[in-house]
Amino acid sequence: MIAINSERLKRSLEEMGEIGLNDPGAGRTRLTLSQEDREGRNLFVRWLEEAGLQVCLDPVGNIWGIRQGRDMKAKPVMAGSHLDTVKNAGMFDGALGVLAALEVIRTLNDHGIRTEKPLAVAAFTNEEGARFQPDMMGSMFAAGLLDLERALGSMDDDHVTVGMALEETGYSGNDRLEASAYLELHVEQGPVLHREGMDIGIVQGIQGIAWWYGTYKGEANHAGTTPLEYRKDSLLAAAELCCELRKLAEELGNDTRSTVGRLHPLPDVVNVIPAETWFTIDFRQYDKKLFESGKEKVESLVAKIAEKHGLDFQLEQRVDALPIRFPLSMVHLVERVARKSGCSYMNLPSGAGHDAQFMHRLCPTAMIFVPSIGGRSHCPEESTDWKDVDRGADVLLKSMLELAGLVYEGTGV
Ligand code: HGY
Ligand code: MN
Ligand code: MN
Repeated sequence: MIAINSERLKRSLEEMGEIGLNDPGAGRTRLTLSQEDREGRNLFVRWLEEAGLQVCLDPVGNIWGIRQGRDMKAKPVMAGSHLDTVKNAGMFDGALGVLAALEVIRTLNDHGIRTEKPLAVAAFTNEEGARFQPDMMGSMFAAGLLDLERALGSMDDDHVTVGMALEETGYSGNDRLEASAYLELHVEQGPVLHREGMDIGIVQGIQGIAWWYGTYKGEANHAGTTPLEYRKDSLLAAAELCCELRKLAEELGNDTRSTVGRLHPLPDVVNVIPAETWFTIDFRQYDKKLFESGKEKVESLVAKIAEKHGLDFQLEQRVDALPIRFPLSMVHLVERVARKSGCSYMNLPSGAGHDAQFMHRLCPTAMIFVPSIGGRSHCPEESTDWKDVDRGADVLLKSMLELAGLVYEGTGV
C-alpha cells in the first residue's frame, strides 16, 4: 500500500511555519488576509500548481486545488483546513490539515494513481476569527450560511474590511466550492489523546461556539478625587463580568467553557477611572439545549452587571455556531481506516471550532485528530510528534482513497 512521504510533509509544514515567524520562540502570526497570510497563500498556490492541480478561488478568498478523477462530472472529495493563525500561534493548527491533504495529492502523483472521483485540497479564509468575525468565515460562506455582503463588510480593529483586505491581497475570485465529501486532519488542541496515549482521535462532533463583542460605558474621572460612591467604573464592571462568567460556566456544568480573551479599558491611563471598557466573550457548550440556554444567561449577566454599576452597555453577538455531530457513516469510515492501519484510536468531541463545522452542512464530513503534546495550542508551545503527523496523514490518505474510489494503481514513478 502506498504511504505518504514523511520528509516532504515535514519540510512543507516547516516552510509554511516560517511564514509570519515572530521573535524566536514566540510562534508565528498570519492573521487573515494580512501580508503574512498572503505570503502563506502564495506559497500554497505555488505548491498546488506544482502538483498539477486546477487552482480555484471564491469571493471570500477560499483557495482550493482540484485533481481530476476519471469521472469528470463528479464533485471532488475534499480535504483541507486553514492557513490563517491566531497571534503567536503554533505550526500545526490549520496548516497540518491543508498540507497533509496536499501530501496525499503529491503521493498519488508519485505513484501515478488515478481516482474515480476528483480530489481537492482546500485552505479556507478566516477560520480563526482573530482579526475579522465570524470565525470559520470561509467555510460558512462555502456552505451558503453567510451572505457575501456580511462577510466582505466585517471590519478589523483598524476599520479595514474583509473586502478591502481581499482587494489588497488579490485573493478574491468567482469560483464556487463544491465537494462530495470533506475530511479534515487537525491537531486535537486539547489534552485527551496525549493523556490517553492514543494515536488517532475520531471526532464525533464539534461543540457550539458563541462570541460577543461588548462595551461597558461609565464615566471617566479623576482616580484621586472621586470618592467610591461617585464612580461609574466600566473596568470594575468588566472585571466582575469575567469572574461571573467563570462561575456561570461552573454552574452550567457539562464542561461549559467561557473565556474573556480581550479586555480594553479606555483611556487606559493609570490615574483615570476608565470611561469605557470593551471586552469579548467566547462561550462553548456541546449540548444544544445547554448551549441555547447558556447564551441567554450570558446576555442577562452582562445586563445585570451594567445595571448594578449604573452603566450603559452594548453587546453584539458575532458568532453563533451550533454544536454539530458528524454522520456515523463518516465516523465509521475513519474508524475502519484507523483500525486497518493498526492505530490506537478513540472517539471524542472537538472543543475547538473547525471548518468541518460548516462543511458538515454542505456534504458528508469527518475529522481526524492527532495528539497535541500536553494539550497545548493557540500558543508557540503547540507541538505534535512527527510520527503522529505521519499516522494522521496516512489515515487521511486512505480515507480519501476510500471516498474517491481507487481506479487503478499506476506503475509509479
Ligand atoms: O476558536 C476556535 O475554536 C478555532 O480555533 N477557530
Ligand atoms: Mn484550527
Ligand atoms: Mn485555531
